[in-house]
Amino acid sequence: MLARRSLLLLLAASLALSACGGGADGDAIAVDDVRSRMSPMLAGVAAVYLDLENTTDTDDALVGASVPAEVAASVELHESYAVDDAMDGEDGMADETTMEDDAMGDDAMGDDAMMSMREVPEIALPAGATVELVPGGLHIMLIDLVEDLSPGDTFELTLEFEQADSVTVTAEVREDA
Ligand SMILES: [Cu+2]
Repeated sequence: MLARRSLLLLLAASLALSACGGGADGDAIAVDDVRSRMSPMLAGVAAVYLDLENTTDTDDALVGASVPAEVAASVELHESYAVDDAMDGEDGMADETTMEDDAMGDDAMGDDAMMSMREVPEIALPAGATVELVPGGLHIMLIDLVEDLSPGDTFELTLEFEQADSVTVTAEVREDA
């Protein structure tokens, strides 16, 4: 802990003299609008969406997340992407989780024929930027839910960052997130 804090201070000092104070570790990453919903397509899986604002002058990253064991067995950082012609030339990605809109019924959308998602090692949080985890984009995935989530339920979500201290926030389950 001490070594890490010293390193942070060194980094901050070397960045710029104009970097003003910014000592409050607890608020380094502001977390807002934390909400969750069950996956409409995959059983036993839920996504969490939220806003992350890096209020510091130092680039950071979300590197992990966790929930109590009573909620889900594991948590992953995910990105969504459309499966389209661009995939043709690429090998080795074919067996990622793939969800066809057809599974939702014939009249469900139709623009994006297929969406898929995959785990990412981290989600970059550039200095001063707000990164939104939203449906169809970056998200946090709860895998192997112990029980289905119902709208109105809440659970604790702990976020781990490369630089900032971990924070625990409350996620609220919604019908639509
Ligand atoms: Cu996912």
